[in-house]
Amino acid sequence: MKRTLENIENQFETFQILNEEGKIVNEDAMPDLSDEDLKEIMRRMVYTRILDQRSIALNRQGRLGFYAPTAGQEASQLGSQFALEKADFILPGYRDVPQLIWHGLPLYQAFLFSRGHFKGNQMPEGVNAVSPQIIIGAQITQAAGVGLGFKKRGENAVSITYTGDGGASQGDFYEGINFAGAFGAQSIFVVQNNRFAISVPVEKQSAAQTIAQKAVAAGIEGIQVDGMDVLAVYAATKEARQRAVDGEGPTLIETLTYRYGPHTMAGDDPTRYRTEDMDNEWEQKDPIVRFRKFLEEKGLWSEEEENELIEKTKEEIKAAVKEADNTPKQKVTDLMDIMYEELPSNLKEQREEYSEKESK
Ligand SMILES: Cc1ncc(C[n+]2csc(CCOP(=O)(O)OP(=O)(O)O)c2C)c(N)n1
Ligand SMILES: [Mg+2]
Repeated sequence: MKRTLENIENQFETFQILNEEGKIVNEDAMPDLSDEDLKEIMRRMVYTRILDQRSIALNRQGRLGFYAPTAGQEASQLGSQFALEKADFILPGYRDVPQLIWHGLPLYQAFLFSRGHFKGNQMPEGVNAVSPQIIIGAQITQAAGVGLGFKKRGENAVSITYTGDGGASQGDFYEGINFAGAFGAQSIFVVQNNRFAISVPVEKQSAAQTIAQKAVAAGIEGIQVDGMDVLAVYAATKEARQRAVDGEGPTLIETLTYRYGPHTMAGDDPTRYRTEDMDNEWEQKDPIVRFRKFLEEKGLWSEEEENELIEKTKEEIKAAVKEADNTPKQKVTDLMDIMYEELPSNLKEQREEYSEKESK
């Protein structure tokens, strides 16, 4: 019996453009981005880091509900999103609110999603996305379907879905990438490998050395990317998008990343399963720190500019919280009305009952 596993695994190297010191180490792969694009990527990462800090504080004050921290994953989330077009369709996981915001979801609605308000799940017209999935892996098969739909309609658009290392251990993951490969769906599957599924390390979830290599069995392209390097994530996603719309099939992108905070704000304590050494090691790789060095070296960024941006971001967040606070509380009748175009007779009765209670 010929042994091929080792050969295959050895072929999956980590794709990097910008190293930890903020130096370009892979000039050939440098994407075609204007100075303004580069600055915009930085703005989005800084905004998202501040939003994360504020969201954690708001959650602790009881002013937000469900929240999954994002700090550390900005390059992975926003580098990939920056490679998308407006027509592309995002199927996110619960940690992927930043991508939705930059795809057009108003921030106050993201806060309403956190509070479990139905308005947080209603994408505005023209924002091609569904709300964040809580069931691990469920969005992956759906993404294959959306990508197939784009192919059948001959549209210049892709579906992109996000999950974690834990998601890549789910049955839905294998089913989704296999289906997408078989039917040539215009899809991109991003697995943000932040090393842990809550407290379970990735080594305990799979015997595979990389998640990217899981693409091989599905007959699709797979690439492992330095998920703390926003340029590498952008370049990989951009190429995957082009291949998808050119009829060359779907791509699996594994981004190697880390979440600096807890799993969610519901009582997780990462010190029980991560060492300080590990945290320190990943802090050295911080996506914002290295991109800041790169931009400063090019004369495109300054401390002053960043401070101004931070102040502006805090104001925007404040205004969005206010807007969320001013949104009328959801009523039982609202839930019935948004579910049905025409209510079944039993619910009609219930609706009348609730409508009377609510008017009091
Ligand atoms: C089908 C399913 N099983 C279990 C859970 C509980 N659960 C919530 S988050 C999580 C870990 C997921 O880890 P990963 O995919 O690595 O994503 P990360 O949170 O690290 O971004 C689990 C097991 C769930 N939401 N859905
Ligand atoms: Mg994970």
